[in-house]
Amino acid sequence: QAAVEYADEEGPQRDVVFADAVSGELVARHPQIHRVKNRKVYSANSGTKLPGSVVVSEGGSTGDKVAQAAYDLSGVTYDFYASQFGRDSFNGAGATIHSTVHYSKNYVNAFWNGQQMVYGDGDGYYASPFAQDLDVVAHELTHAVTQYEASLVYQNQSGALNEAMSDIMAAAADAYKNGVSAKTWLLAETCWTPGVANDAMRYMANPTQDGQSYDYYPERYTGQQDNGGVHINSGIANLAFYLLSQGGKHPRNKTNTVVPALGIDKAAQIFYRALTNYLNSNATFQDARNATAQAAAELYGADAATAVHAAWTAVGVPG
Ligand code: ASN
Ligand code: ZN
Repeated sequence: QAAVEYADEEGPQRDVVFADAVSGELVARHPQIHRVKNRKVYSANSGTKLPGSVVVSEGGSTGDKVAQAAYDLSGVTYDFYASQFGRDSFNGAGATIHSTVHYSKNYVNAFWNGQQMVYGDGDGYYASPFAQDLDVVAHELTHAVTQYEASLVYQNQSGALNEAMSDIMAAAADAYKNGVSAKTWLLAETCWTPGVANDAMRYMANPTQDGQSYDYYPERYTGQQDNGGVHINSGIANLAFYLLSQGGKHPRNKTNTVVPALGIDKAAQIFYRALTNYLNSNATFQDARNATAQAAAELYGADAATAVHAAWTAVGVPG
């Protein structure tokens, strides 16, 4: 699905023509799309009042390295969604992307608050500034996309799927920007524990490596912490996506299912189509299995749907 015409940011507004994924015909999608990014980055100046004071707006630049990173990486994420999915910003209609950096003091997190992104600078030990990590920016902006699409409720299984969509699109954005490598499957490795080499916040190819994530549906967390395990059970779907992309088996041999590799581009198209067309706000893992299989069949045919089923079977989600 390649854009064969691309409107310059400065140039006239033109339709973008895509090869239709189903028919192979060239079709104009999203004819209203203008593909002019609208970004605004603010500083909370180590406080917690939002959005704070404006540091850089679209077309500008700043000497504040962290604010510049928030600006640049929200631009990379915008370009990822526009070029891969024909999507114009998080709401699909060109919404301005607002980001606040330097939030609070020694703040080891980042979040989407329903209206904007917010980034801590970390504490220098567990994390360096979160806005400098593309995985984090794409993860948080995908929470906004999910809010406007499936609106997955942020608890229990639907919450774990919400979290997994953010990790999955972070990996796909990383691959879009940097190509596929072992690092594609590490999440937030750029900002996480700056003093420890080669580690990451989460591991999509082997989710339990972080010491808290789960990767096998029959063993899923059903307690109350973390909104019912949204950042714990996300590992189940993260691993399904990894296996669908790269192929292979469950890393701890929980099942013997061998998953054929579709590549990350097709896998991302499948998950995006499920998120935007089929998942509803209370979706379960089983619903995600059915939604992604449906999307795969429509986009790439029966063999792709079979691969999707294998990926979910490999992580223990029943058909
Ligand atoms: N960084 C976290 C996330 O986006 C913030 C949260 O707990 N929602 O998942
Ligand atoms: Zn998240």
